[in-house]
Amino acid sequence: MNKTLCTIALLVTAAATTTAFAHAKLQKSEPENGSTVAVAPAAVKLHYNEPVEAAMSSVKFTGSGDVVVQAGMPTLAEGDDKTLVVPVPKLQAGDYRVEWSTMGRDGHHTKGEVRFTVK
Ligand SMILES: [Cu+2]
Repeated sequence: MNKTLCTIALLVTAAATTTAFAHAKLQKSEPENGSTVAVAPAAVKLHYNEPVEAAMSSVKFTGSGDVVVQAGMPTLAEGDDKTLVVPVPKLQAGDYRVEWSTMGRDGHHTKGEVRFTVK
């Protein structure tokens, strides 16, 4: 690699790193990640640091033994475009995992997961 190309590569890397801070990041969830709840939630709420696009968001919801639990489509919370609400069916006691994928206003996709236990 010659010196010019190397400089460009460094600049691109620096730009990508800076942009990463603008991505929609999960700040909080209900139930909280790693928590045990006594009452099964009717919906899982995902709070992000920036507005997200519900239409470009999806969730894979699984229970004990990685069995897929049918959840509703993620929608934006009323009056809050930073929060996704995912309706879930009546949950039995057990461990659950929410694998979310969303898109922020900057067009970047991010994903992550939240695990919780219903007592
Ligand atoms: Cu971004």
